[in-house]
Amino acid sequence: MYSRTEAHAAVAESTKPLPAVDLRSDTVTRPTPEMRRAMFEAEVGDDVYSEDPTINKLEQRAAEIFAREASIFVPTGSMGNQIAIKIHTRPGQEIICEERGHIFNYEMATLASFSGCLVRPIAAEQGILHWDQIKKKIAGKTYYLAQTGLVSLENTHNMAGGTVYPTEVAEEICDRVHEQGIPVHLDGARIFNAATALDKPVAEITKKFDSVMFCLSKGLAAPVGSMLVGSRDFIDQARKYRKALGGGMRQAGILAAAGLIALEKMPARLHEDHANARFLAAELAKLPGLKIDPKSVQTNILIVDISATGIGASDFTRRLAEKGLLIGSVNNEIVRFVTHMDVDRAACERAVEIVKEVLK
Ligand code: TLP
Repeated sequence: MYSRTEAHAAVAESTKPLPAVDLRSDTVTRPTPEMRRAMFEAEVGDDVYSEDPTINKLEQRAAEIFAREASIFVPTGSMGNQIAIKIHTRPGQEIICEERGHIFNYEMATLASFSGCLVRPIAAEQGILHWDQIKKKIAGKTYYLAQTGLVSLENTHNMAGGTVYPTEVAEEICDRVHEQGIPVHLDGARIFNAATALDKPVAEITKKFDSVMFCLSKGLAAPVGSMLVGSRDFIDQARKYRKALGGGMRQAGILAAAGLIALEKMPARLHEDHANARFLAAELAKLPGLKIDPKSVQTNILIVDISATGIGASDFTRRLAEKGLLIGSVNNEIVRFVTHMDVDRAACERAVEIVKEVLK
């Protein structure tokens, strides 16, 4: 028997509008109940003195999982990338990356303001660079040319649609670039998605990079945080630059407690997000005006060209939002759908129905 209040709650529940389906990004995932419990119970200390036991454990586990000497917890992926860039380069140098790369387009030109570098961008099909393209862009050893200080790859490649580097392609780049005496950084914000798609351990697919940044706060669902992994010397330097950027946190073990669960447990479920992304791609490809090749969807990101619908992206995303579907726009012709833990198959089906209604 319901009490009066329970009955009211039940009625309110049944008439509540369905929550919006949020496919803007996997950054919107919320911490799991297990993470929240771990955060509540976390042992903490002052991490600027390296005395936070939970942070220390997370850094040790990340180093072990990536088979590296050391790692450091940073508040964001952007900070992790920028610290790596600062360590690898000198002011006045160039950084080679793919033209849609995150470090080039979405990190507020920090590589210029903090490290004094410019990007030498290369457009690559599906965002996947090959050594043949890079070798043409490495500056000649002439005194009047800005020297190439770093090559940075992105795996998965976000704006190219979550594409994955074939391991041999990435390894050839690392080997050949190293022969030129140039380091290679990996923006591996979604490296666990890549590892899932390749069915290989992250340590194996990243072993030739000088440094790797990966995010705990995207598909792995931690509320905050990313990791930078590399040699002991590299991480000692990273600690200094993290502080310089204002990223020396204190009792951040509260965050690391969730990060540990993200690292240990969450990679095992990423294949569900990939299956949902393939489902979405197959359904959206059937709709008039939407251009997406379902075969190109390897992980959890769909980049869809909507120019043939005649609707601009900001209008399109607004109309979808009015009906309860949130997606992102990349420019006025391109939109992005990202699947993640908080969106199940039923929600993806609802998303397809909403897109159909808007295109009607
Ligand atoms: N990506 C965000 C936006 O900034 C675009 C998203 O919603 O996908 N590298 C890659 C490849 C990323 O996709 C992101 C975030 C970052 C670095 C930066 O991570 P944060 O947001 O933690 O600074």
